[in-house]
Amino acid sequence: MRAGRPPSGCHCCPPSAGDATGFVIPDPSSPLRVRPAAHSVGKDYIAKFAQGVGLMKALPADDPRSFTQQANVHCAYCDGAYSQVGFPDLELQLIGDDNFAIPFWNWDAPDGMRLHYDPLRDAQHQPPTLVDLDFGGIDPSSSHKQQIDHNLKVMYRQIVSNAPTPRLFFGNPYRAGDDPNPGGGSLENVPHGPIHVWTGDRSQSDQEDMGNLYSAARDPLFFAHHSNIDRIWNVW
Ligand SMILES: [Cu+2]
Repeated sequence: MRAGRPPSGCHCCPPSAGDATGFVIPDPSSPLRVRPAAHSVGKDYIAKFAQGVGLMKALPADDPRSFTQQANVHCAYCDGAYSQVGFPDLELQLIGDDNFAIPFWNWDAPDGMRLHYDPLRDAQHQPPTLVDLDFGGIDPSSSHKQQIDHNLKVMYRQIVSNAPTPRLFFGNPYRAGDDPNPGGGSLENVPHGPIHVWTGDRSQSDQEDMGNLYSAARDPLFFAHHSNIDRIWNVW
């Protein structure tokens, strides 16, 4: 994924805080939201997700619950940090369903290795093309079976072989006052980064949306991608 400053004209700082609302820890008796795998849910669930994203996009851009502000969290804070705050599950309460959670993109399982069609992504990576978990900019000419086999080997290499210790898996500590970019972990390097680039659009000047830090979270798939990263951290 491309790092660096957003293009000029892109302003992603949060609106100035007037009366900031403090975070309230949810009532422990409230329903536990469980993320489903995106490829396992039906059309109704995807439609509900689209409805929630639509409601967020319809809010004024300076509303902290709006899709613009949620996407800007990544643009403003995540260059050189690994702090993926801002998953908009709470904002999706706009749809009034206490049990809904954003699905995760299960790209490490064969059935989850393809996208839903979206014209704003790379034309050569639309379904039925399978994701290439260590994509380096050149599309492999593999059969589906070969690609699945390759992807599963990448997962084993990055989660097991290259990650025998927490530091190798999660990356180096990053504390207040440290120089930026202390070094990421095995999963963050691959497949996290290559999937961003694979999902972005080569025909855009800066590989928007998913292929660039400033714009990645403008694609709703960003949240499903990072939900799977979080899940695999937990599995590890
Ligand atoms: Cu990311």
